[in-house]
Amino acid sequence: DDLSAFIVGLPKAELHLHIEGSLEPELMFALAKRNKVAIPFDSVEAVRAAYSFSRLQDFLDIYYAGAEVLRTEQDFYDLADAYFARAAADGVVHAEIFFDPQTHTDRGIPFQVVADGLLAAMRDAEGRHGLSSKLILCFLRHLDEEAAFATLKAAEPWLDRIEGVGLDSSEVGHPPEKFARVFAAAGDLGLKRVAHAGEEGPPDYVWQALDILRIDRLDHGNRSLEDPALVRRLADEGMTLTVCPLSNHKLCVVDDMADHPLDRMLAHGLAATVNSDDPAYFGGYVADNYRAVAAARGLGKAELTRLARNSFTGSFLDERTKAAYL
Ligand code: ES4
Ligand code: ZN
Repeated sequence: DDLSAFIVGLPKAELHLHIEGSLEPELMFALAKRNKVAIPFDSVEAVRAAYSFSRLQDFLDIYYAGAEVLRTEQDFYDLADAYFARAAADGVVHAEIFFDPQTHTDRGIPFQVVADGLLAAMRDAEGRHGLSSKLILCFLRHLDEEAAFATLKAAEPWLDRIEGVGLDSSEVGHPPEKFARVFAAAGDLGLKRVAHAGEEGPPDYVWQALDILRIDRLDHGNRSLEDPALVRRLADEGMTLTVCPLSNHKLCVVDDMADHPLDRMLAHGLAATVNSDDPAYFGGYVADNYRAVAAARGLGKAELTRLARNSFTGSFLDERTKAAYL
């Protein structure tokens, strides 16, 4: 319909996308076959049927199992190439994508294989779709800080092609303060810092991400709304929140899409954006996320335009490039 075409036609940046979470079941099967890797599913339909989650950890268990089929530089290229084609079709003109190197290096896949495959697809997406992109290295928070330091060390030869570091995986029990030193080291190397916080974890984890990790952007941040002083802090700082409506619904962060807090965030003066998180697992790419939340919350063109503008303001593009989109 009209609003759907409007959403696709709005130039957008995607700021919260795990590249491993864009692995569609069809590609999972093709790579399993190509690499002669066994997967615990008989069909694409059986894979999709397994995607029913009550909490973040249910999803993470399946997400890490799915990543087992990714072995070669070509696999990482094909994964990212498919994401960029899909994102471009949704009107995404710039994407800042997360990758989880530890998921791969811990099963013997060299950092080089992962990084070079992704970077080649990023380069080709510029030419093919006019889509620019940046890479954000995420540390897995269920692992220790020493492992995060080893990952930062392994990334050293690629740091001129990596924009920043992030923090993802199992939130509760793994507070931001656990990664204080490695985030400080990343900052000293000139890297941007982002972190998942307040998805399942309490507002205190968001305070820690701000005060201890010194984040440049907040991933999710939903539970910030429970703390009025925190909302004021985020609004005053102009902190960008990368909100993921379909993810929130599938992981039961929000029980009903009709109660999604996106427009309340905007009303509080928060710089919220709309993103797909793990689109192959949560049932939609970025335009699907805009459509779902617009339908559930009755958002109009003015709010949708604000959200798309926030995605550029909150990006790590240089100020001149940003200005051209605003
Ligand atoms: C993730 Cl939705 C979400 N939360 C935390 N870690 C993640 N890794 C991939 N998707
Ligand atoms: Zn995420």
